[in-house]
Amino acid sequence: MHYTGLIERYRERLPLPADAQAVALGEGRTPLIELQNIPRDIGFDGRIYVKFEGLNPTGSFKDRGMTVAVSAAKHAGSKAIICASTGNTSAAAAAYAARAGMTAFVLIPEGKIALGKLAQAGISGCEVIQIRGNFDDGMRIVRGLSDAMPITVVNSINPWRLQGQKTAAFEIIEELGRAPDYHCLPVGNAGNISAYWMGYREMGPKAPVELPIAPEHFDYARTQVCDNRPIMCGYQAAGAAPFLRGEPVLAPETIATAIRIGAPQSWDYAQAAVSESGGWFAEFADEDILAAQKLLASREGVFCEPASATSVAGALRDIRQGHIRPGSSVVCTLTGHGLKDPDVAIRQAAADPTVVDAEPAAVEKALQAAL
Ligand code: AN7
Repeated sequence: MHYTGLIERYRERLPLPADAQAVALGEGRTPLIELQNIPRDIGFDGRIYVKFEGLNPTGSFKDRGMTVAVSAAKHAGSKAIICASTGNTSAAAAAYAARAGMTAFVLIPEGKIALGKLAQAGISGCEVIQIRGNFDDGMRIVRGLSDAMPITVVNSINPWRLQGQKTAAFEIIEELGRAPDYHCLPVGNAGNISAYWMGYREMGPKAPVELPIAPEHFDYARTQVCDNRPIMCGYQAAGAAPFLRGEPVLAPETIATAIRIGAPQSWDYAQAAVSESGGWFAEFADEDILAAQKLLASREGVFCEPASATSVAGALRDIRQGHIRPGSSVVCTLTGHGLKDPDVAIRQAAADPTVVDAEPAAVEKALQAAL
């Protein structure tokens, strides 16, 4: 059957009006790749999978939320959407607005978004507004403006976003036949960890304790399809780690610009996901994040953007330190594609390229030098 996207696939688990048309680009159904070399290298006898969300249509997990948020906005008669973004949300908003024939306004921090994301927003013809400030400043402005103007906010404070993003947990359960023992995610604005937990709750056994917050959209469907739920691990960049500080970070800084966020909007949901699942937050230096990005590319052939590699940096350290038990199954979400941020990747590349004359002998000499 022709796959059109996650709305048609999971419509009965999404509280969209029945007559809402899907604004879709074939998002979802991303591969769950089992790592083969790294677990052997580190002597881990369990299983580590990466959910490669970089293979969504705009190259990040944001497409899952955006297809639902834009479909709902269009159905409600909205003509324009707006978001603040560290880059990926703006790329997704731009694409889905184009698809829907709507106008998109995106606020991004000047000079602090990766090149690929800037290109994506630019080519779509959406209205790009660069602000002299960070994501948190943009978020504050968007919240204020949307009260005063007829524009739909498509940041994850829009509950349709988390509804769409929860479907990644559904796909993982379908592939594994159960939830993993641990689920590791990078945490920025904290929407994704909240969405995964919502998805796992909906598919898994009834929660032993109730969430401290219960918005109407949090627990839509509760048809149990598996009998376990994962422990949720939220990993942050050390320079942008409000969950580790216990309060917002005023001037967040990290090379992983996607998660350069100091005041996460889904604070309570994310806290609930971690505490209810028996999980934890941890933080990682930029060097650890970049090392994990390179390890994945060089040992497994999987190229994700820096922020995404935070999940693997965390999982590997917590395996080594014994927080993640031997023999367990671990899923790390790789939230965005490596090509989003070519500048950081090129700076990390092994060496300058070898340049030789276009002669067999010259190339042969170069090969022999490397053998
Ligand atoms: C690759 O695009 O917030 O914790 O404005 O792009 O759900 O925020 C991006 C977030 C992780 C963090 N990995 O997810 C934005 C934006 C990548 C990301 C995150 C983002 P949340």
